[in-house]
Amino acid sequence: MLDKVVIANRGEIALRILRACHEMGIKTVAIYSEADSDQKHVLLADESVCIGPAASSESYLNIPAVISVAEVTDAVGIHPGYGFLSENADFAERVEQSGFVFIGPRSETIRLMGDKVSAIQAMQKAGIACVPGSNGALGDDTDEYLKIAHEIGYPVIIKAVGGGGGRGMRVVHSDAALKNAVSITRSEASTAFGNSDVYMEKFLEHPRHIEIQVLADEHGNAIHLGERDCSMQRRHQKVIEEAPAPGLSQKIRNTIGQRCVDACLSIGYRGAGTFEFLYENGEFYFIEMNTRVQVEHPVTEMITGVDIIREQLRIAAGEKLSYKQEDILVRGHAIECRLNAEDPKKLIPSPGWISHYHPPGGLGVRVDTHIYGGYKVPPYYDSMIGKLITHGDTRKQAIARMSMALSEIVIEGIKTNIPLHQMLIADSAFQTGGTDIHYLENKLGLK
Ligand code: MV4
Repeated sequence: MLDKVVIANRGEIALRILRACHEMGIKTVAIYSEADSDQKHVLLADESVCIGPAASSESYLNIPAVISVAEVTDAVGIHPGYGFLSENADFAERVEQSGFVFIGPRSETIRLMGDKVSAIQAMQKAGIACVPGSNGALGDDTDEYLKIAHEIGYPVIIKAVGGGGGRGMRVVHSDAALKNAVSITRSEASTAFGNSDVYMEKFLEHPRHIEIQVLADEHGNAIHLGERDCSMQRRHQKVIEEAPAPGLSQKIRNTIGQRCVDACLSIGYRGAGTFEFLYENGEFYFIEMNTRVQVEHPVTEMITGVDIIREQLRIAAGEKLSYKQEDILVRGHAIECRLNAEDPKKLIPSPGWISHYHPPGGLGVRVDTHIYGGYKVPPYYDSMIGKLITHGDTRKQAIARMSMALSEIVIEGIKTNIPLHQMLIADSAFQTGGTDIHYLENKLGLK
């Protein structure tokens, strides 16, 4: 097993990784910025190294600084968590070249999936259904892409090849708007991602966002852990996630899951990964693959009992998966509410000092957070301060437990989105289940 791991992240995921390491007897090295010296995982790690100023670009995104921490502390592996450097192929490559274990896929795989067109092409080759579209980057000939739009039919969506996660996209409803939309998306993509390539897909109007969790080792084994429904989002930020997806049968789960397993084997995938799909009228359409652990991994852990971070560490150490597909059983239902330090009315970040914190508890309640009474939420990073996860035998029970947990939890001193969660958990369409990706924004009157 790995002897010592650098945790190249902050917040709740850094603490989550630290716990998995310590449980497995792996020593930990925390890296932190000048604004983060009071982080819980920094105090709990075997060693902690300050790597730079508060700005992420000078600390958590500083590749040479992160790699030198591994060097000076004699670490074996680097766990990137999510966000920051987790899907940076250049970082993964430099970690590999420096002789350390990148706890994630090979850098070539990250590069393949980072280019959204090469990702789609790899998936099509592996037999995964994608959204009808241009099957590659658009050329410069306007007539050519007008023709593609006519073939697939309006509305279409123009997406940046280097984008993903909702950045660099534009919906088009007519020939008249197409040329301009392509040109604007191109120039925005060029500025944002250093790549002006764009592609076209049929725009699906009322899909759900359903994703499949996979694990693959270096010995030719791959399994899926079922799906998560992440449709409850606003401005491309997920708010509530759940597993399994309401209304999805075991038969459909196994079919789409097995296709993702086959795709993993086809591209030689290694580690934990997520296939993102749009789900509309009973069909799955692949849109992107995430080559990292995700924020919402706990809902999958709660229904399968699999410790996803532990499996990542085992895979990185060259071990075989602990499970075969037939060992994976879905038990009950889990829901996750992302807790943000934000003003629930103005929907803007609300950092600051947490004067009082009382966590909820009881059977089927899990809290993944780095906050504590007296902790100061710095203004420099993402506003997520933790995740509240409940599990129950049924979706109804998971909802009832979430409702109780939300009323029990106390976070004082800062504003949080707890009232938003209480409103949503009590919402009748949420309680029925199966709402689409636009539901929350429509409800909040943002659209
Ligand atoms: C789409 C789509 C509709 N049709 N593609 C947004 C995030 C990025 N991962 C892909 N996204 C979308 N792609 C086609 N062909 C609608 C979205 C979309 C979305 C997808 C998932 C979760 C939330 C979303 C919010 C708005 C738009």
